[in-house]
Amino acid sequence: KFSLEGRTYVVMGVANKRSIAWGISKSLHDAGARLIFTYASERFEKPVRELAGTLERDDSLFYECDVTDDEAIKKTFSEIKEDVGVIHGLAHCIAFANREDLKGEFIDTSRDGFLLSQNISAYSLVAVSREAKELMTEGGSIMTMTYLGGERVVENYNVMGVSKASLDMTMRYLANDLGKEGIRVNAISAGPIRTLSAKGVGDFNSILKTIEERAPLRKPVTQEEVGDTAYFLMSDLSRGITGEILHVDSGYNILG
Ligand code: 0WD
Repeated sequence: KFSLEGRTYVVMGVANKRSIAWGISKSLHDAGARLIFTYASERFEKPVRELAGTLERDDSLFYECDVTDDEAIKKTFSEIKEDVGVIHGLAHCIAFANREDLKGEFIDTSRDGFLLSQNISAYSLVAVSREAKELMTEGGSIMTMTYLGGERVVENYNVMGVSKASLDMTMRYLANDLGKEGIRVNAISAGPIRTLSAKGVGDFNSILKTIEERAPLRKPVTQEEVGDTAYFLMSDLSRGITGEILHVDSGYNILG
């Protein structure tokens, strides 16, 4: 039930060593899994390969995959199919919004900014799940990363909050579609973690400070804590769970 040995997982969204996707990668690797990394453009190939080179085993594979491009997604997953055949899960750790849309008032969001964020942060889960499903012939587990700003209004999170609300429902509808294939779909709602993406959110420092002062556990969560929850979701220990949002946030979401 605990081991992921003999299993292969696709991890999308490693940008650097601070990425949540990297925390997830380490936990899955430590549990014995083989990893397949995808990155948005050629620019990220070298850093991702270098990071993966720090892992204990040298069994990872690498593919470029821009999730705004349906043909690119199809190509990536057909290459993965050729190279490994079957996959057992996928971690979707991808989001994007224009920096100017992550501060000030939500009402000023442009149509283009709104659609761009929905496209990369929410629709991409539909597009990659559709292709991944074809390789998940033994069933498996798909997970995505969400945030509290999709459940309630969080200052400055603005357009990304609306994208996370959309992502949350996307996850549930996919869970309903894919359950009959033995594929579970869940989300982790992480507390704030200092990453490249987090840098784009206005006044991120004060969000972190609030966690230290008010969250039940009185400390921000780490990539490793999110990674271990992802490991749980990918393992058979979570076999009864689908369509669920697990909050890994030091308990912050229970506060009024
Ligand atoms: O506090 C946080 N950091 C939280 C993050 C709290 C709760 C949730 N999350 C979510 C994010 O919204 C995101 O969905 O976790 C996920 C991972 O975010 P991260 O680890 O905070 O951010 P980061 O290390 O920047 O990775 C996000 C990556 C991009 O990095 P770059 O620097 O390239 O924008 O998403 C990927 C990319 O690697 N990405 C894409 N991948 C494929 N195609 C695309 C694209 N078009 N656009 C962005």
